[in-house]
Amino acid sequence: MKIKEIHIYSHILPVVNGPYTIASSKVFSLDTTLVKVVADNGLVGWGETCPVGPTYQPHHATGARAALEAMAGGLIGANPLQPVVLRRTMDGLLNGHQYAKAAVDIAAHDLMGKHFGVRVADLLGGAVTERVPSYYASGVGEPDDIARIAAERAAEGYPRLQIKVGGRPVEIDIAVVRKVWERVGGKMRLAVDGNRSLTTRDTLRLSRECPDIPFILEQPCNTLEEIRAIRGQLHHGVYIDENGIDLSTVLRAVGEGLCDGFGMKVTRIGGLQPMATFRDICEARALPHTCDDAWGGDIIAAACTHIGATVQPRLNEGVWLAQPYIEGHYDPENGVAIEGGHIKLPKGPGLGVVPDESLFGAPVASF
Ligand code: 0XW
Ligand code: MG
Repeated sequence: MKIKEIHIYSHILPVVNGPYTIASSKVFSLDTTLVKVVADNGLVGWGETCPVGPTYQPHHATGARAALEAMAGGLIGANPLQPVVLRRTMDGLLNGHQYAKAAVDIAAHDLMGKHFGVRVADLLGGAVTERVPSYYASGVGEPDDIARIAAERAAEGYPRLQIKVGGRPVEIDIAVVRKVWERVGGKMRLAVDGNRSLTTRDTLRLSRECPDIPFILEQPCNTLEEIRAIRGQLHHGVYIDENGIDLSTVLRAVGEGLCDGFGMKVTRIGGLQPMATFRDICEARALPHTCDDAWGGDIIAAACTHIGATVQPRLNEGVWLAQPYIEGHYDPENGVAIEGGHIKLPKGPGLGVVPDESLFGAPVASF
């Protein structure tokens, strides 16, 4: 099979009941990039990449499209059934920019699944569940509001809550964590995500003032060096999210014992093929992790759910989707959604999501 055409689209996803607030920014609307890869036998695969604004990671929407445009011409004629060779071809065309390459990798997996008549989860090693656990990310908010959200999500069946903190006095964050614990106690596993914003001083305070509350600290500080400096003094496990920029850094963090798990984004690591390697590295050291992305519609949601379905259950910290913040679906019949805190694995073949491409308008570039 050969890639015959590549089409790149931009699509705006307004945030329902926005803004969505994290330490670094408030986002009201996200600009997602979709990639349609057409094979010479007429099969079509879809990919997507959607940074949650320009300050969360060194990724931005127009950067994704510029990178895809820089590579697309050189990918015509490549074999989408060989994801490792495809990755090397992309690396030969453009250094870095994994978050853009991920969209092509996801589209290739969709094509591969359609070609072989199997689900992407089965290409990635095999689904161990048809009902993939999700988790809810609260947004940065006031103690009573976040505690109410926590109680509602626990009642819905979410097994895990990620409390967003940072960008304000740490006393408020400590009060939020306490209030949530009082309200939902052991009903949900808890993560406290600083999204790189906390000083080492405030991270130590948060941990020291809540030694009785069993949460993990997700990406509290900006750098691995800061995390390393305080790790031995913390009462809580540490997960790395934004700093896990590639497999080499993941290997370093695992090898040097810098963390107890990861929040991982399919696009940040470069797509489903490197994500499967990441999953296996984590399994080799019994490190729990998520399978997320920063934002995106049904295509990214399906990609995250397929890899999430392959994770050993004891290590599965869930698949986060932007779906609760998005109106409607690309695929009106098989849209990926969270119900009762879990996600039904799409049936496939491929991603199992067929977008209504009239939603995306004309491509911004075609090759
Ligand atoms: C909760 N997420 C997976 C979605 C937002 O984009 C931020 C992210 C995180 O954990 O940092
Ligand atoms: Mg995070």
